[in-house]
Amino acid sequence: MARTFALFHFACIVGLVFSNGEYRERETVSVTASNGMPWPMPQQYSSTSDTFTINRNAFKFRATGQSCDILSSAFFRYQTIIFGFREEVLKFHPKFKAGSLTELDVNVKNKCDQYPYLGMDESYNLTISSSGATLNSNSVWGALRGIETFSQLVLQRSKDMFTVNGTTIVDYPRFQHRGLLLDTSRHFLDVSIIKQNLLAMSQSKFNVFHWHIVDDQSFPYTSNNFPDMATMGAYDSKHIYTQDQIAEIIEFARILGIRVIPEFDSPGHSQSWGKSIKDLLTKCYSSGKPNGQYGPIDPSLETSYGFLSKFFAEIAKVFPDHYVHLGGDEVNFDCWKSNPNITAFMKQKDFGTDYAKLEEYYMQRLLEIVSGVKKGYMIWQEVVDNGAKVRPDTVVEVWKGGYQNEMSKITSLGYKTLLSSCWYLNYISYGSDWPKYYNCEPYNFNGTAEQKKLVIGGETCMWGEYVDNTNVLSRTWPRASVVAERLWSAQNVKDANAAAPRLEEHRCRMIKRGFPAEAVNGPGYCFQEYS
Ligand code: CP6
Repeated sequence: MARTFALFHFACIVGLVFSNGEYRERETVSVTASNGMPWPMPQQYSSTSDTFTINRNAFKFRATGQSCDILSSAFFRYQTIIFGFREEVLKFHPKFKAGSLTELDVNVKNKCDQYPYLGMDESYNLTISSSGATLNSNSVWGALRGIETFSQLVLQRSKDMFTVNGTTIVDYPRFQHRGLLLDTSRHFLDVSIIKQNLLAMSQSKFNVFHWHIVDDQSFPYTSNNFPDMATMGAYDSKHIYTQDQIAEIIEFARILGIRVIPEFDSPGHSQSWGKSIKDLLTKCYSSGKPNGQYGPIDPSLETSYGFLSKFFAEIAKVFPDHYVHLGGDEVNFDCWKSNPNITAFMKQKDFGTDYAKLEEYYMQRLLEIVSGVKKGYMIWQEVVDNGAKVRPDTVVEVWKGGYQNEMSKITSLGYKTLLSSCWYLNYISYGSDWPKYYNCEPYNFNGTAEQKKLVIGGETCMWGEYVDNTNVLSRTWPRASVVAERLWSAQNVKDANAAAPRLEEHRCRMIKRGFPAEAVNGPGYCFQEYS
């Protein structure tokens, strides 16, 4: 036994590890990484065999059009992402070869927007040839996406020398809304983990962070108007986000071109709200008396709407994006049914015994409140399933099984629609599950061209019951990247076998950038492993 062990190590030392550190395959790996291929795949991509050298001590980004803090921080960030911490520029001496490429000219046509928004222009053109490297875009958002692509084309060859091939790219997203949901109620996530996640998102060109910030289990949002909601509703006083931390996350996302859409889910999923807000939740009854349990928000009381008005007036100020997610999913009617005051209210409103009508009544009132503070809203599919009429700019998120019929239905009603049903990353199983996510096509439903146009994108969801700081990054990445490609790239980029080597490279690139992105293709290795 000891002898076999020693021999094995000896083999490693003499035979299998090369002097440049490369490790030779000892058995067939299932997928070999590609080399300098981008993820997600650009709309039009061609490369030549011309190779240009870049000396990291001589390379710089140059703004030749509009510029602003978003662009200059991208220059700074990508200098490190591509080249590592380069030696001081002053150390560069003419005796070192500069390389054949010394700058990327970034030409942004329009003045920078302050915040990213639904429908922002993310298109860009990137050309690398013997006459130089140029990135053209209308907006700063396109420049961010293009610089990310550029960073993926550059490969390190020695300490200071890098190469990039001649390349022509014309690129733009297929869908406007490309989101990732994280849930910070079931388990709290540190600000630093959320920021790392945002960086990982930008590496796959995601543009929406759907922040499912509160739910039944905990209320980590520290409200200015209702500070007790966090002191009484959070797990404890450390598991909260202060206003400063929320502002920090929104700013971090803005610089990366990522919208932050908070979700305050009601009237269900709101047990934690009731810890501090008196009479907000419905009292459940057994044998004619309150039994100490609480249900969804009590839609029969005016005080509920008074609270919601104040609360959402604050949310509208704290979160700059036009959209707020109002939830509306999984409302359990049992508690409402048990409560005599609600029964009386149902009678007064002529709702009969149709509790979906009561839910609709609540949602209508809430939607008016949120319209009143000049916000648009997103909702889960049940709100429309239960017959609520919502404003025409509402975004409806489809999450349940049988999404094809639902997408047909929601788009036939004329609403903007998002798909998430087939992209629930919280489900895990042994083996390579990503092709299943990759193969899910948002247009795969019966509908007219008009209906298809209403599909504005999708979201992949990492619900928090079984993830916290320890595993959220590795469980999300690179599995979420698969959805990012479905939502960015052309519809005909759909062959999972062809995608596998690029995904393998993308994962290794994430590891190189410091993310604990998990193995998704069976046996294999990364030139630079996570450590
Ligand atoms: N919480 C809230 C959840 C879920 C939803 N809403 C959920 C349901 C089923 C699965 C995963 C998550 N945990 N508020 C549904 C949108 Cl499999």
